[in-house]
Amino acid sequence: MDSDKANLAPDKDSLAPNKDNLAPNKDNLAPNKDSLALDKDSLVPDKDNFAPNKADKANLAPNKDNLAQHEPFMRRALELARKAWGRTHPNPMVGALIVEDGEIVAEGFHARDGEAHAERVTLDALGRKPKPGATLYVTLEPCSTHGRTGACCDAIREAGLARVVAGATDPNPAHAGRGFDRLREAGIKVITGVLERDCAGLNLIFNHAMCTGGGPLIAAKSAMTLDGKIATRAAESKWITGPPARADVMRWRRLFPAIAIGAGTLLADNPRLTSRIEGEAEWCPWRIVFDGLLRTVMPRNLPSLYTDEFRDRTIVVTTPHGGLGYMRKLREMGVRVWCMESPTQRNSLGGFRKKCAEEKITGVFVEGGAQLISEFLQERQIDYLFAYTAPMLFADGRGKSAYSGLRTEHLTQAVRLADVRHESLGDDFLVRGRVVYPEKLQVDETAFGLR
Ligand code: AOF
Ligand code: ZN
Repeated sequence: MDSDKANLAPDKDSLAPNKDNLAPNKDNLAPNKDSLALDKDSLVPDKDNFAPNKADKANLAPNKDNLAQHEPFMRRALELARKAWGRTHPNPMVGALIVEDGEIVAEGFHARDGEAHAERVTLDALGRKPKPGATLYVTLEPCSTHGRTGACCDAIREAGLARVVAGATDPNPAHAGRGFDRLREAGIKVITGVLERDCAGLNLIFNHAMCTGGGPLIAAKSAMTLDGKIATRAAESKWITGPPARADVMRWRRLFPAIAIGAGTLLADNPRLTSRIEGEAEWCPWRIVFDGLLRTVMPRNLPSLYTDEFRDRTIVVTTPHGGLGYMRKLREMGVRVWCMESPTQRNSLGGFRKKCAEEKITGVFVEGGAQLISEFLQERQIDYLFAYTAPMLFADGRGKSAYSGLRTEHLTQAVRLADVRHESLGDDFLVRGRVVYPEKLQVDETAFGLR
């Protein structure tokens, strides 16, 4: 492999792009060099494996082993897809490759929204007709209609490919399953569901948009102790998690189009909110500050987000209580201001979600503080959670909790995670997943004052 940064990217089950990730979990079969060293014999698409043979018990069902033989190729396709980590929004990351006689003969990935799809890039890379019996591996179902680019199903049919092995079904209602149908109708053999969980999990943000009619995926990230604390009673928080966990956060920052923080965190930490990955240029996502009263604009020494070279990538979300003078001051500095109606000095988070959809911001990574995350949680506005945990205890009720603001009397009222992934990062641990709210989420009205 070349020196492409994407090689630092996630390994297999962990879609967290972390090369150090060796989560001790049964799904974690990192695509290390050994697993990528393709064993020709075991990988030759053997048609007998797909033609159930009564004499052979193992072949009676299209069983796990048959799918498993495709996994090394699909793992490589995933690796290719991740070369565009954070660069394809609002489109998904997709990787593809063509195999002839057990050998990879062409590779490709979808590099950017509006550009050629992975399948076409791969066919172009081959530069000739595939041999009879060639197989296309692709992480996502090929598209079936002509969008801004031609339908991949047509390109596959025209190329005369005999077989397509796919990972995930495209959740885009325009395609969802139709791509597979179209290919089968054209007489192409289609095998689906290879490394499906990884292939689907790769596109958290795209999937969410497709399932919600275009809304942003709002994710919260916390780094805490085993007892759920993010700072000591004296407000010390640097650092609770170690370097591998912090490097992992940088990679997620590179994925999300926007990062959000509250006014308190901006004033306390004066962060830069860029993604800094070794060997890569610093990347600046949209940097969103929630500040209903514009108190971050009051100090003489303004926060870096308003003055640094990326200040035109900063958006301050505020209310009419923020004061026109401060809004003007921000705009004059080149900072964007979203002033949204709110009956209180708190921002309307539902309104924020709508505004993100209008502005085509497909994902927001909320990094804190605890109050902002808790307010999002109270309003059921967190879709996805990243909980980094360090093996450390404060055991101090006056330490700062990562989450608060709910009245949880019964276990049925707990906020839960689904599609959970566990990843170990040095001594720390990441648990992440989709947030599932209880039917009745009770807010503790006494938790915070107005902001
Ligand atoms: C594929 N391969 O590499 C990608 C796919 O506007 P367009 O033409 O780029 O189409 C975007 C849609 O195509 C997107 O919403 C998703 O459903 C699919 N993306 N499909 O076969 C690819 N990026
Ligand atoms: Zn396509």
